[in-house]
Amino acid sequence: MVVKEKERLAVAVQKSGRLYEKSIALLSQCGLTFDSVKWKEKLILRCSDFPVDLMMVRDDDIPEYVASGICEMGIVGQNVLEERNRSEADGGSGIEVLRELGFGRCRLSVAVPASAPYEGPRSLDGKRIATSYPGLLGAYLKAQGVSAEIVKLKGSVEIAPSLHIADAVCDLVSTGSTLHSNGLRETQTVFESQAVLIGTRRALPAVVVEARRKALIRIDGVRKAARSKYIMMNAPKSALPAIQKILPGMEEPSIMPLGTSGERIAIHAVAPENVFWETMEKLKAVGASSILVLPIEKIIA
Ligand code: PRT
Ligand code: ZN
Repeated sequence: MVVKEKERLAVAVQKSGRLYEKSIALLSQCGLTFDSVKWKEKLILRCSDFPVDLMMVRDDDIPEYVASGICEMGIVGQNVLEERNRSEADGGSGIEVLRELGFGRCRLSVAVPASAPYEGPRSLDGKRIATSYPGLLGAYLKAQGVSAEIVKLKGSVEIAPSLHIADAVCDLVSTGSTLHSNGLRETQTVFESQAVLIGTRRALPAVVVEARRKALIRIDGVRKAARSKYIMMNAPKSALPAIQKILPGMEEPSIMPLGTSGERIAIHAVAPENVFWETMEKLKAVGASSILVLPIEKIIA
């Protein structure tokens, strides 16, 4: 039997949940379009205009899909990735973190009942800590020289102290309101997390390598554009050095004369960071006027 070589890039994405919308939004901004009819019910989505298939799965399975080479890339929380790498024999050697994506930010934290005393990690000595992240918590406790019992729970970790099955919890936190409404106090961050793009370390056919290279260029373009702004202003020519000092990251501005006297110019440039009101006020103070700051959709340098 001749096995046909893979020609398409398979990307594992969370099927539903906290990372789903932003993962899909990122891939859509990269120009991937797919049949949206009933697509939430499907496991695999085929992109019509790029050699990419999306594999819609539970986030916990994404590192495995990538490590085994079923998918060449995936989008997953660092917390899930690092926990998996601590419990699997391969230690994550088959997975490469290609990009940090800046969304899905959260932290894995220890929390204790609001009234319980806490004077640093040693206060956890001899205590029972409920968590869905035994690997990350275990590594943290070891590094701190703390000996505590880890109670493994799959979900609803925050109710463990009120059920008296643990003295403390170690769970993901973003706003902190879940801990607060369960009478818990966050005491220690164990791990900071965000969504990451991961890739398999397995050898790939040339056509898939090329699709992956193109996908990465597009993802970088979208991410860079999200950080950047297009700025336009008019100013006296003499103010240009002061303006460049205020916007040092401004990349090769276009400078055009205004009118015929040559004294006033229009400046158009890409600013690599957000341009804040304070920056615009400074520009105005050195003589700039009609200052416009516009979002950028895509960039290829
Ligand atoms: O079904 P599937 O297995 O795919 O999804 P899931 O239910 O396991 O995961 P999901 O969708 O809840 O989260 C996916 C990923 O989002 C996580 O692995 C994190 O990387 C990231 N993320 C970001 C979060 C949070 N923020 C978060 N706040 N994941 C979970 N939470 C939970 C937390 O567990 C706690 O219950 O939200 C609650 C706390 O939130 P706050 O705002 O009250 O502090
Ligand atoms: Zn999950």
